[in-house]
Amino acid sequence: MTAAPGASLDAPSGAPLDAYWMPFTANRQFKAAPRLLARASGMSYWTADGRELVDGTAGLWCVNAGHGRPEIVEAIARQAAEMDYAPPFQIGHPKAFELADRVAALAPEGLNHVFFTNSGSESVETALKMAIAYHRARGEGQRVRLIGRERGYHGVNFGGTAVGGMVANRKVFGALVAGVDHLRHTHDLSRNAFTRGQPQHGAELADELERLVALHDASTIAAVIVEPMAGSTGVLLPPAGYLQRLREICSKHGILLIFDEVITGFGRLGSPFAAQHYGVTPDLMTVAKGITNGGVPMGAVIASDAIHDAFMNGPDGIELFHGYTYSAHPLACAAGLATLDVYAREGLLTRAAEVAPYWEEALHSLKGLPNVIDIRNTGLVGAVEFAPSPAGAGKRGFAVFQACWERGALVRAAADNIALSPPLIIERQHIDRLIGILGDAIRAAAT
Ligand code: PXG
Repeated sequence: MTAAPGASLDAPSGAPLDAYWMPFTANRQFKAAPRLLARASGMSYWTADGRELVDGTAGLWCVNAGHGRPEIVEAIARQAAEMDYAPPFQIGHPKAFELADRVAALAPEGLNHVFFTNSGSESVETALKMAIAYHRARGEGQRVRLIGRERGYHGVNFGGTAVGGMVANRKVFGALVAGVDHLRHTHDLSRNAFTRGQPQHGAELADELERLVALHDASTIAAVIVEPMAGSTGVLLPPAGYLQRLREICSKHGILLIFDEVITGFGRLGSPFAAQHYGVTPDLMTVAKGITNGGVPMGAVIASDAIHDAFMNGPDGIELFHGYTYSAHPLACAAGLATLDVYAREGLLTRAAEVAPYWEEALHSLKGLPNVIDIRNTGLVGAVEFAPSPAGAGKRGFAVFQACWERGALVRAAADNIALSPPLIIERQHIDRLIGILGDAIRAAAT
């Protein structure tokens, strides 16, 4: 593959690898055979030794407009020179208000208030704390329980880990947060394998919430948090009718519904947010990633008028004792505004819906390859699931990820699933290349 024009692709500098303790990484295995990225542009990464990789993951579900967009790069550079930092408590700067207004305008009707954070994890903590404080502000301070879902991922801080449903992320970290319970996950290969788009079976799993209400009593439950489409545990789509049912049960019992849209937000499914895609409006939405196209860390919680107003009707003074040094960081706000401009100019927040039929065909052409037990897709998201190898769960997924890396594609392994979430600028030729490499890698990794 060719190098990008003007690329300077030095071999790894020889810096020792030991000091950097890498996140969610098999450090010893990695450091024995490092995979290093050096630059990125459009739909591609280049490795430190100059190989081009087609980006099948938009970085990590975040670079929705593709890499190195000059408008975004320039906005960040300009802002860094003009005002590098501004304290966010009791002081504001214009771009923070402008970005909040623009984000609220994209959100579903009734969700009009934006609280900035610096990551998806912080957005989740913020939303959970808001939910509990909201009930207290209304005189229902006994509503403190939080309900998550098995196989959910809500970041890595204590609240998000507690409501999350990934065993490896939870089991070594003690008791986490008290008063948390979980719905069952919705992944059901026996009924839904190889479904294109939303699975037909499983809406009744939302009734699990009624079981938890019967157990704990609604008056103790503050909120339910779910990813409208679960990403990190391998792309689990909501069964038809499931989210609607969850919404009904929450409303009936006065429980807040939080959608964690950290990966579904900003066009991934073909609408600005999954809430619009599925026609279900939550009370709080957590976002991050695509809000700045991944270029500067940023997250946000988008709150309903009712939640916001409950705080604003309280006593004078600081309404919510919560915030971060880097909330509404000027560089992130500048990146966010430029990103939303690119999304609007190029129609990227709905483009996934146009590309989806070609994407779906390409993905499902992998059916029948060795060990493939399911293929799932929606918008510009895809997953291929493998039967676990007798050598251990997750081995096949990782082997296919590695084989893709060697052949020129960046994909994401989640246990024995390969997840795909390319930049929303993807063209047919990139889809053909990505799926072609994935197919070769599945064959090559078959044992
Ligand atoms: N919620 C959801 C739904 C996410 O997907 C977070 C919260 C946390 O965001 P931060 O910015 O704190 O990382 C995420 C993050 C994967 C993968 O393999 C996905 C994420 C993180 C790491 C890996 O799909 N999403």
